[in-house]
Amino acid sequence: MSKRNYASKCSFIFLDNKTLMCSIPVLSSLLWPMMSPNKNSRIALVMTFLWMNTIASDTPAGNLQGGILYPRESESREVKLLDGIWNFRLSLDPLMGFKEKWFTKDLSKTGSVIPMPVPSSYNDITMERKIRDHVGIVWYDKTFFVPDSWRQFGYHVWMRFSSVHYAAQVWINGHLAMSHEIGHLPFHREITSFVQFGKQNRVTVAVDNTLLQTTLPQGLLQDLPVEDTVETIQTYTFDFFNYAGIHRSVHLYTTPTIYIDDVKILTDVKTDGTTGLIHYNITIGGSFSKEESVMCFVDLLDQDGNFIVRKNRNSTLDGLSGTIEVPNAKLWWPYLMHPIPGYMYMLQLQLSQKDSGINDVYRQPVGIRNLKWNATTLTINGKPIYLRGFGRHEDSDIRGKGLDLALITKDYNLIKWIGANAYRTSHYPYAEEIMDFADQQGIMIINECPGVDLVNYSIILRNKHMDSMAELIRRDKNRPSVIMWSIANEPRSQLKEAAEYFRSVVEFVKSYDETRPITAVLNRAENEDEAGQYLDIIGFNRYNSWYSNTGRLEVIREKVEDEAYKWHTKYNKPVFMAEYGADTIPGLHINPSYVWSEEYQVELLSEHFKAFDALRKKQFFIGEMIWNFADFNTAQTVTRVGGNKKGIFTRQRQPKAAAHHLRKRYWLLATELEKVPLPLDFENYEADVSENILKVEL
Ligand code: GCB
Repeated sequence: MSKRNYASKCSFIFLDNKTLMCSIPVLSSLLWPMMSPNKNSRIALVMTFLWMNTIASDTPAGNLQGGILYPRESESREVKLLDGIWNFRLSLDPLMGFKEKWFTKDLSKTGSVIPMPVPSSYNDITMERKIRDHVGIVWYDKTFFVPDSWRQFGYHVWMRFSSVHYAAQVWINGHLAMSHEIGHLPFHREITSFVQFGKQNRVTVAVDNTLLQTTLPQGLLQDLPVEDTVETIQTYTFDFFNYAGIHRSVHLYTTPTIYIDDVKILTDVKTDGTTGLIHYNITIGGSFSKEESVMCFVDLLDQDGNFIVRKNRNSTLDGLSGTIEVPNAKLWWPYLMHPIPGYMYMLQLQLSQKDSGINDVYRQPVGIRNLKWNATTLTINGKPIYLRGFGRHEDSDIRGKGLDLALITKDYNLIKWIGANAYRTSHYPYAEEIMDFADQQGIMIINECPGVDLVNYSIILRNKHMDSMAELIRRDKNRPSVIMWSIANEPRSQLKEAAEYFRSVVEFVKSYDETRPITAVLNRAENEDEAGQYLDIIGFNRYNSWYSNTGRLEVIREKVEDEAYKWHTKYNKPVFMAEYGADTIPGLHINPSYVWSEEYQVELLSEHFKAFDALRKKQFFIGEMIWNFADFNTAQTVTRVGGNKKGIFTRQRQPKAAAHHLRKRYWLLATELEKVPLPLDFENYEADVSENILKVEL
């Protein structure tokens, strides 16, 4: 992944103009005396934190050294979850924690702390507006034990954060261990030299939620004069609440000193349609002198744990990469495209070094499928895909964007109940646990980075955008559910700088993964768009009869058909509608239908369905995704009543009338396209008039 160095160099140049390299504590102590408590100082300080964070230890190139495999227990690896209640404190003065070195002692000794759950956003946990709306830095800490047996076994000890939004710095027992920018993506570090074995240890995390024009997503800080002082306000144009905190699990885990650092898997299906191919490439981490003495064994197991292929046992020289042929492979199919969707094999990787007796075992799930696309069609295992799905959010009451296993399990049950086969991770990467479900249940994912509402194109922004894609691909490259990379949502793609910007981001993404098509979800008029020419597949968003022609449902059909056709004609690429919808207050009924009512949402959907059906006949139209799966929280604005209400489910995951309506369409489509039977509860009993009317065959 050498391209990262190029990108990170650009970051250095543009961040500081001097390619200044300096550790965070040093830099903060240099800057601190220069900061005066004037009107702009808070902004300057917060920006400084982000700036320091970016140029310090975890530059983009640093992040991408090595793999980011999900921590899994095995014969050779132990995993401890550090989830639970952590100590938490706001830093109203952004640099105070650095100046007073809060990371050198228990946070509770620096001032008063409150309990804060991890994983969770911190914003909605208390009744404090100053916590919910905080801009800048907060601190967390927690103590944990590292067993002495880990020292005796000679383990490497690692800590991994699956997502901290937006920027984070982590100290272990007062030592700066890692930093990371861009929420929604994991980062980890080997911390063996920082921990005390057989004793209590402390992890301290500083989290900064500040968004600037050079962060991804972008935001702006503004000064709000209040009495004799100035408050810093965070603004942003994207339409979801900027929840912050330690959003996903924190893992403490071990590897042997020589370990499987990464594995890249590409799968294919031979032209006979039944033989699966698994190409793998394993990377070893840790230090070892005699490469030849490291053996690498690769086994493939089916879902019942039976060995399918055991013969691939080779020495390092030819064992680190190779191809496994799977006769009569059980292919990975999307939900409702096959009686057994989401079939996952297990690739069992084993390293062993004879001299030291070290063994490492890592098990990587793998689904066998191929994707192909042309100007009109996207196929999986040779069959055309028609996407029936949603845009979604990671969002729920109280926990904000915090991972909640009960919630995500319910969400997948709803997705399957409704007969959907796909969704887009609008507008940022979702938790790995959410992606695991997609792999296992056959839900196709358009995997989006946090490039939402892009404007003010700059080299720093572009590099960060590339970082986010590189980190996302590093994390999700082996997932069969990921069928497209989405590099942006609603960028200002009419600006002339957009052309070069998107050309270079697409080229960059292709250099990491050529096996999946690249899309971006566009909303400028097709005749002014500069980005689509570089994409493989065009997604477009349009709120006909909502933001424009409000209340005029009769315009939808023609406008949607016309626009989809124009996108296809301009770029000669497959097209899907990535967003359409209407805000709806659950329980509001108005007949004849009227905006915000359940009736209006249902009718707006129906008009779109007519357009989609006409478009489906034209071949190039490959899918429909409603906005949104569920209601979600947004920034406070007069256009949102308690958040965005375009969900077909409420924020508590209860169906609006539109959910039942959409369910009928998605199942009928599945019946037409995949010949699946309708669910037994598809229709409620109404009357037994079967003798009097002709039965309609579904
Ligand atoms: C859009 C955005 C999405 C918004 C939606 C809306 O086009 O992509 O983030 O939430 O419109 O409801 O306005």
